[in-house]
Amino acid sequence: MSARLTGRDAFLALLADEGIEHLFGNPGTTELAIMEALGKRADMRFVLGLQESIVVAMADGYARASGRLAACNVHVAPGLGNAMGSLYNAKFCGSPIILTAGQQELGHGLMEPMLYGPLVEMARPLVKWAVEVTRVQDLPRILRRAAKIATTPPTGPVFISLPGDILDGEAELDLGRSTRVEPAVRPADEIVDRLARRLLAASKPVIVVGGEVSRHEAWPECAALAELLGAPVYQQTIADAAHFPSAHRAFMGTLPRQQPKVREILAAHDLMVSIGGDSLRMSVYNPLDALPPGLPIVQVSEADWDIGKNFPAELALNANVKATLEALLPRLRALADPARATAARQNLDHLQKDNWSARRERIYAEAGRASGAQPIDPRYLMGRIAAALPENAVVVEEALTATGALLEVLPYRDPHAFIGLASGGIGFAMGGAIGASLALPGRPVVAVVGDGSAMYSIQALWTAAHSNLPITYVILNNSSYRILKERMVSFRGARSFGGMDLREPAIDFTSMAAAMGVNARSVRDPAEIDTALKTAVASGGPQLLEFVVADGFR
Ligand SMILES: Cc1ncc(C[n+]2csc(CCOP(=O)(O)OP(=O)(O)O)c2C)c(N)n1
Ligand SMILES: [Mg+2]
Repeated sequence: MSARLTGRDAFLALLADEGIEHLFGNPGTTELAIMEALGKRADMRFVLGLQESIVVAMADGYARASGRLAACNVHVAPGLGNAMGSLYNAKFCGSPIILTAGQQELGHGLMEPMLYGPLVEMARPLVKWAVEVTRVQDLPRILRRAAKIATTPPTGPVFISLPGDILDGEAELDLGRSTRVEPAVRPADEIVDRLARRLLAASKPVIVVGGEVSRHEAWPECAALAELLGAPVYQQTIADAAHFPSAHRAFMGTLPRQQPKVREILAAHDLMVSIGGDSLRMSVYNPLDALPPGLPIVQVSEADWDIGKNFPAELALNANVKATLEALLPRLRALADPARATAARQNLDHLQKDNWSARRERIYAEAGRASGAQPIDPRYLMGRIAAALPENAVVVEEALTATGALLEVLPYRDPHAFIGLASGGIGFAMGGAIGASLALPGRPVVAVVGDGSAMYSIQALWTAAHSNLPITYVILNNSSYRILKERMVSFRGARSFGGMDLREPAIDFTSMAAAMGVNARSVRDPAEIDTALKTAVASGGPQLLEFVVADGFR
């Protein structure tokens, strides 16, 4: 069915039909057409971010928390430039996002006016598809294709440039219909059989789980696999989500990102079973590989690019993790003999001495010794956060030097309860928490953010206040880029800390929060931690808690 429509109305109608309820954005003159058309739509909420990096971070947080398509709009070349760091993060996490930008009118761009730039070329390295609309008639096909590409595994952001004359042009348009590619692809029976036999041929397999396990809610299937094999389960090196129920006795925690340490852990095994992620993604260079020489890998992932990318996989399945495990588990049960089942049970019993839960108890005991320290010991604080939050809280993490301590104590209770800094590009969490909160209404969001990281996008506080969202921002104020100091010492053996202190003047987080309408409190006394956290979360609105924590060097 076709109708005469303007480009701007068609654009929003298409987004709405693709399931978009929030348009994250920061408008300029080239986007006035969209803003005018938005005024007529009760079904779409515009969420204003005060800088484009925050706009895209909000969309990223929304996509990661919901698993659904998100949409955001930025302002021409400088706006897209501001958004690039956040777009990098979104790409890293495979967030299904349609990013659009207004563009100077076709032809007008040729005259090189202010704000003009090659938007498609700018976006291209960070998206699955980048395109400029050059005819109003093409809008439906482009928008439908963009939504399909963004949501088809491996998912990821796409970019559309929207020239002003396209938005204001009119045409007889058929908006068409949405396509979603069914992700539940499973291997053929004979491949499932080969996989089952290969797994049972290993006597000491180790399972490493990644993002696809939480995205496709495959916790029960992964847990059943661990039980059948009697295998320990590690979360992949990039803890970007809650990949496995941490209370399960097979759960050993997150793999470290130091190659020699990973190698040591894996060396105790005769098969690595990589489920749903790039299991051994590293951060800084080391001459040693993370994989012990000769350790065979079987890998199941929907991300074809990541399979066998750095280390060859003996058996590689480009398939959906949940559908594959659903087919695999009965086959494994049929093939496993009683002796194997007994050995699996014994292995699991054995793991309990040193699994995540056992270590957590030891860490609580150790960290408790620092309960009186001022400035507050960050490890102690992470323990209190894990203990004080309500069970349905969603934690958004950008805690840097406190991340390890948080992961050691924060229980993963459901696959959507944790959103971690993934790519290393800081500045995500302040805006990401807003997107997560909008995606998961009714759940309190707690963003645990380093002081340095918070300052990349502090004006997200205004959006949280404007939308009155139940977000508690926990700022870990150590007045420094502690991680860089630590690395200066450990990597370079130097104590050259210029450019790493956030002092003189000290950053006043509570005043900044108050200036943007967010209630705030500074906590120096560790005895006040629990009450401060509980009161803030219970308020049901935006709150900022600044904890003055040790920087380790003063
Ligand atoms: C976009 C971006 N810019 C700069 C960096 C380099 N960097 C990594 S960590 C960091 C400081 C983090 O400080 P803070 O959030 O206070 O955490 P802390 O190290 O104190 O725990 C910086 C500047 C980065 N990773 N990403
Ligand atoms: Mg800091």
